[in-house]
Amino acid sequence: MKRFPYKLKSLLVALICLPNALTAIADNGHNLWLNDSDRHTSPQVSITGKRNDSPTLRIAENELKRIGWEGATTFDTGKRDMPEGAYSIMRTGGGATTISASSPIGVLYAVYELDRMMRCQQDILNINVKESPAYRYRVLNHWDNPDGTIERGYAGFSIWKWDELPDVVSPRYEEYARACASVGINASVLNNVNAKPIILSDEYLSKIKVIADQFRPYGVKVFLSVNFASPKVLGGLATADPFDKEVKAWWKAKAKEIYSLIPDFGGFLVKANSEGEAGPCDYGRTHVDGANMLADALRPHGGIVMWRAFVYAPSSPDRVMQAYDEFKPFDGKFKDNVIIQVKNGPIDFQPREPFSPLFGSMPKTNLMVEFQITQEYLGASNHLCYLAPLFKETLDADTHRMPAKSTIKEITASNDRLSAIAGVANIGDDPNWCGHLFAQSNWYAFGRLAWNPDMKADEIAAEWLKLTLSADPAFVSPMTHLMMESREAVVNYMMPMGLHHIFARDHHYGPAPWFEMPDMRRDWTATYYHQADADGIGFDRTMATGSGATSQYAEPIRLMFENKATCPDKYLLWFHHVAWTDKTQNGLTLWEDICRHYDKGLQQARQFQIAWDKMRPYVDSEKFAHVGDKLKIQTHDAQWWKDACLLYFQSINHLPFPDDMERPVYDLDRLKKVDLPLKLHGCPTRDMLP
Ligand code: BDP
Repeated sequence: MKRFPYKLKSLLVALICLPNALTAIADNGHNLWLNDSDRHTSPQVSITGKRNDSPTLRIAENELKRIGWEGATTFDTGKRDMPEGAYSIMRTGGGATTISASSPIGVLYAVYELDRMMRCQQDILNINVKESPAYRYRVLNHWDNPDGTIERGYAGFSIWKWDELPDVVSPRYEEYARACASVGINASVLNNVNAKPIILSDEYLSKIKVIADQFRPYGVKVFLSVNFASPKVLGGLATADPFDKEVKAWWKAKAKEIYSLIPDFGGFLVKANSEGEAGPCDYGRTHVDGANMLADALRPHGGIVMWRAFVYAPSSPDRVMQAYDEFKPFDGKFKDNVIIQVKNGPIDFQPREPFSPLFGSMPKTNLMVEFQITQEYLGASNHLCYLAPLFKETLDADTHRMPAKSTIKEITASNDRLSAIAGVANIGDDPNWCGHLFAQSNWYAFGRLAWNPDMKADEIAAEWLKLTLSADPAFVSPMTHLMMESREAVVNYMMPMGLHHIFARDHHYGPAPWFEMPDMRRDWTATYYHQADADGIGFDRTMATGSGATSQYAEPIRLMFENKATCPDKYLLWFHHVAWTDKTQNGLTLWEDICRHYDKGLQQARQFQIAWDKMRPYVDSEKFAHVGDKLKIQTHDAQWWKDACLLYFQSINHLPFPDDMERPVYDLDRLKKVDLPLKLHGCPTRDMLP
């Protein structure tokens, strides 16, 4: 008797959700947050202003029909005072809509905004919206190789089908550009920063032209990562020295060739003198010399250079300090069409890092943030980890470097000069693009924040959930909560309290805090980063007794990080070597606090499974099973991380576990033997895990 009402309720829920479920069944996640139902309404669209024959406006009109827009609608592209991409939408009670912009792409962005508003059930009777992008270039960096593999890719092979191009044009190129445009992304670097010179060959350029042609109507500019040694390797010159006349001429000619094929080509992204890549320092020149030489080659065509500050050498006493030490002295020396691309944190896309001290330290230089959307260090596409909170943590961080605008978003989004923001893409040729359905939300959130870094992470999560899965509040509310908690859960079960880079070698998927090798660079081992010994754990980066990395931050942050008592617990072991028995801000001993974090992370993963299981009525069965399977792996991995780290640290400190903590289920010896292939292509599957 007791169960009857419950069943009745489920039946009702199922009936109410049936229409939703039916449309969703046909969708394996390929449609992303875009609804592909074509409702074929016929809004009367009239176009005023320039370029009324633009392919972009035709797309905008079709999208308007697809979303079921009604009534008289005017596209006005004559608003010269609006920046590129900006738009306004006015809809009066009478039903007439005017979309204004300075160019067609602004109109297309406005139509995607209308789609979002409709499907997120916002009031569309009276609309008065004005939008303008915060950053000029909103960039996806693909780490795709010419052989079709993707460095740190966890969603299949590259969507660029080099073998088939230029003859066969995959429908994915347009689908990709449309998805990017729908969230305002307007630039795409097609290939890996570890760039092969062949990408600049005539053969490849003719393929790239085809992709660029597909992207153009959606306002997405193509960029390429270039290998600094290209004049030598590809051009047959004796050197790639940026001061050499022939080298300069080679780059100029190459730029001219590219622009003759792709007139709106964006420019180059360069990883130089980093992790073995070629660069100007090979010839006794500097980053400034290299970047400015390329900038000169691109300038006549309007192109830009994104030059990366990701540098670290084995000789450096503390890896986190090097980018700042090497780049800060160059402030004011780069040309104005160069922008320095700085990773959000000073090491390398860890689950949590303090912000890179370069932000705010080079006021006379264009600087952009680089995030990693692909989850190299956050469980690949196996773990549900919503990254907007991580992105926001950096963008909202106050550098205290400038009197007024001193948060990272304010510094980097300045309208007065070249501005950009980049994310390393998590996209591959898997049917659902990103491997994990929820990893799509990270592509989406990156785009939304690149457009408007003031948006809130939970607002974006709710939007994505409504657009992608279900707008039912009984679904959106608990799932927003879960997404918002997910990144912190990953930090808890992987690297809490400022721990970092204790991953297994190379593939960076599982834990290996014990990892070191006799002849290896110290900064490629895990023990270098955690520095655990019988007394304590953590990397001393204070000025008083450690590497002095705290000195790279402005007051009062420097002082806050420098002082153990005021350093936030979340960064404690990043900046300090702390005794196991010292008290943390929680009043626990450090060892108890570390144990508590790992255990909490595991409990959180288990709660995610329970929360997801309750969502069955709102999601089609295929997606429901897919996410459930991934959560199972995530929970398994959380246990693996917790056990590996706590058992290993315990083998050093010999302290007991807190009485009330769940005991590990694995043996340390067994976990040390887990042997995933070093160069992991894709996500580890369950049979590869302990
Ligand atoms: C590291 C990756 C490596 C990349 C490098 C980079 O492990 O594959 O090439 O970053 O950003 O995180 O250049």
